[in-house]
Amino acid sequence: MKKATVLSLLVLLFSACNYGFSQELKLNDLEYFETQGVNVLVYSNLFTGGFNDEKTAGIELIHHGVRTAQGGAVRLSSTPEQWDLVPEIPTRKVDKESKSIEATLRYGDYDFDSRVVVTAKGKGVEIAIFLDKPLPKELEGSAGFNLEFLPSQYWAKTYLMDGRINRFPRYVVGNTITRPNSEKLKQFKGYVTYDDRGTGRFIEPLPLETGRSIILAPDKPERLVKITSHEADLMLFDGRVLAQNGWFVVRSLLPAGKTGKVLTWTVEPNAINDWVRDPNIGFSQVGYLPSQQKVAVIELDKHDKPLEKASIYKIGNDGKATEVFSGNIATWGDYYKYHYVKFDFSSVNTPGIYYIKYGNFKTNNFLIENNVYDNITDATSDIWIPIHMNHMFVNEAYRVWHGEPFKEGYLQAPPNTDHFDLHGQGPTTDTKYKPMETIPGLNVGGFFDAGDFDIETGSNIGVVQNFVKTWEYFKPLRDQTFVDEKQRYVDLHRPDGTPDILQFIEHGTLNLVAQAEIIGHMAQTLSNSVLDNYHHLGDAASITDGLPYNPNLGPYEVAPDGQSSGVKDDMWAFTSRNAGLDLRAATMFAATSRVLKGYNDDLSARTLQQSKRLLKEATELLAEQPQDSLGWRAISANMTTNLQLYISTKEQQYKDKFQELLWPALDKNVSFTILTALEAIPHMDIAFKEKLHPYVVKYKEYIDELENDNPYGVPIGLGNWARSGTIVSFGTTICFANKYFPDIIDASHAFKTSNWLFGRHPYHNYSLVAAVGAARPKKVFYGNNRADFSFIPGNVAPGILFRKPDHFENYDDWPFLWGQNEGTIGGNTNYLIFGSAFKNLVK
Ligand SMILES: [Ca+2]
Ligand SMILES: [Ca+2]
Ligand SMILES: [Ca+2]
Repeated sequence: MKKATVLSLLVLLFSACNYGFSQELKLNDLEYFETQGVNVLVYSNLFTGGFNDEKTAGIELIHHGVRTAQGGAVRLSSTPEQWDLVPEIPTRKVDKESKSIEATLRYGDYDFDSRVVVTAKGKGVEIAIFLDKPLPKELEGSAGFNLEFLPSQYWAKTYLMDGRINRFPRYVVGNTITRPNSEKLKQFKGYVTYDDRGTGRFIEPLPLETGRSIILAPDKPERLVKITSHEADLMLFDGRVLAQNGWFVVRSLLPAGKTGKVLTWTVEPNAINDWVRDPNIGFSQVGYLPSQQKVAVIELDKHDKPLEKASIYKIGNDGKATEVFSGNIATWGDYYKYHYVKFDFSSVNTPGIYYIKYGNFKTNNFLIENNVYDNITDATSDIWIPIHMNHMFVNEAYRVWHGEPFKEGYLQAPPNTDHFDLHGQGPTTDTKYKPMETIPGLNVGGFFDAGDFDIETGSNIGVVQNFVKTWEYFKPLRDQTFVDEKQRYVDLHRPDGTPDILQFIEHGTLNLVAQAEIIGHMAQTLSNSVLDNYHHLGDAASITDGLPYNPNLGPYEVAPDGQSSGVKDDMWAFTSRNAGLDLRAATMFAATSRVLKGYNDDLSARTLQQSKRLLKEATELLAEQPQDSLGWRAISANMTTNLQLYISTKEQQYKDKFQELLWPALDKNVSFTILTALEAIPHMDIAFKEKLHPYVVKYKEYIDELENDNPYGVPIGLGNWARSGTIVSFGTTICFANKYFPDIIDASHAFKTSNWLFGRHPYHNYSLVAAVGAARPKKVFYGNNRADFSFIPGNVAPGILFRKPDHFENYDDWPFLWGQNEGTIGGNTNYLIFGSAFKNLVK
């Protein structure tokens, strides 16, 4: 009896210890601090994005499955914006012994280095900042340690600063002051994010609270974090004062004149005992054809025990649900952080309304019916694309999406100009226009690039080609949109007797042909000249004042005749000549000339003329350039261009050149090249198709390998921009391959793309196409209405973004990460092709 009591006491004691240990953060093999429910990442992701601060780097917290904090670093402002300076991180050392990660943070502009050391300590981590030299004078009062918290996960929750109770605001309403611009630290490359309206002053947010200890979200254990600072005040800021994509920032200033350990924080994220993430049951929100294969992929926490069975319930007309199928769960295996199992319910093939039940988890309902895919492209073609028509007024019922933008036209960009959207003007203008002179006539046609409002010429060329392809392969006669180029007016849901796709081709061509005729060659881009109107959110017509810039007027002055202004808001044309781009434009013009004949004969004739001229000039220019300097992108563009030229001209030289480039490219990378080869089939002879056969066999091997690579069987990208685009192309390729080689490529593989887009993917199971997927499309996207936490119907999100070393993510309450949520005109018109090809295949 006594013995037993001692034993049970021992067991109790042992499990108590165990319990204590399980709460402690461990430094794991993937080099981050971990306990069940808490991951603290220390510079697993660096500030290396193409667009400076992408809010995906620094010290990060993944709290019960959600990345709720990031940006942990020495920063130079209290609420860093996208274009504020970010530190380089030249060294990062992981010390298993002392359970610590140390990194050097460097600001080259100020020759300022600091060391950040993060050490596991009990239930949290200690973050210590070391300076080997005192803070540079100019950074005193500016350099501090920041950690940023995701507003959408914290707003409306409570916080305590030194015991004082408060609530995180749903919308930013805070106090600010202004300071002279001379005190503002340099932003990225010297750009300025704000328009000071001539005041010479910048805005500085004041802290919401200050103290030594903050508890965030005591009302929500999943989000509860305690931060204690030992030497300096903690300040809480709301970054949304300066930028809608700002986060809540906890910050301490670094002291002036000190070296050694200058700041210490203890950060303790609460871990819920034995927390296990809910299963993510991935399925097609759009639904299924009765005849198709139906396999749900269930993403499970590694601490979760897979169940043996799942079932399907059918919802009757009386509202009652009945189990109609129960099937076994099959293991797929581990993929990064989670464990994956599959549930095959293909045998359920009666049309109806269903849901999946896995243990206690029920999904939302979905349809099985022959018509489920009929409308998958309508939102994109009827809503998203027309809303992105530039230089037009776009109306929908009672709502105006935007007025007519850029009425003042475009100015010639001055030479040697670097640009924040990854463009530039070379050493000369390459045109007859003087720097800052208006280039008349460019403000016509064209499509906004994405969530921003520039015309990317290369992308617009691709977009027009996508429309031409859609028209020539699928002939969609759909007419739901009124487009009047004379009125510069678009009205959604108002048929006007002309297929919309022809009007899209015409609209894209109008801008591109204007570039060719007026500039003489293609511009790189028509884009914003100042950063403070590049990040514009809202009506595109209000980006500029509609009046041409007049250097004789003072800043913000309007001429007495009301015809010009002194506001430097005009867009610029970046006009450095690129022969490769001209060649691409020449092929696109040849194609549009073909399509527009009989619809707009004048435009058809103009495009043909520009096609011939640019082809001749670009060929001559390219002949002067060294060929071996061409990268694979250029070779691939060149291959497509020669094919398009052959289709348009039927000249043997282009066919030869196309094949000369094609076969080695196929040898090198079959999955990347084969779609172009498949598209060529109708225009080539039988021998071409035969020669392609072994490559299609190789492509089939690639498809099979993907089944082993990940549980979804699609090409998942791990870069800084998620890869729905690649998965869309993968689906299009399968549709084309199945059309020409049905004995090798089975049509069923195309459903992997539709499944992924419509909900069968990691992180959550929402459709990545806005408003498509009747039951549960994503709620927020990165479009020009992102500040409203909304979406533009038909947008395709890049989707599931990989964060190193093992986390997939797609926020559905925070639209502002472009790598997850921004649709582009290029990507969305590619989706139009996939959707059209897929609907054909389904038929
Ligand atoms: Ca852009
Ligand atoms: Ca129409
Ligand atoms: Ca203007």
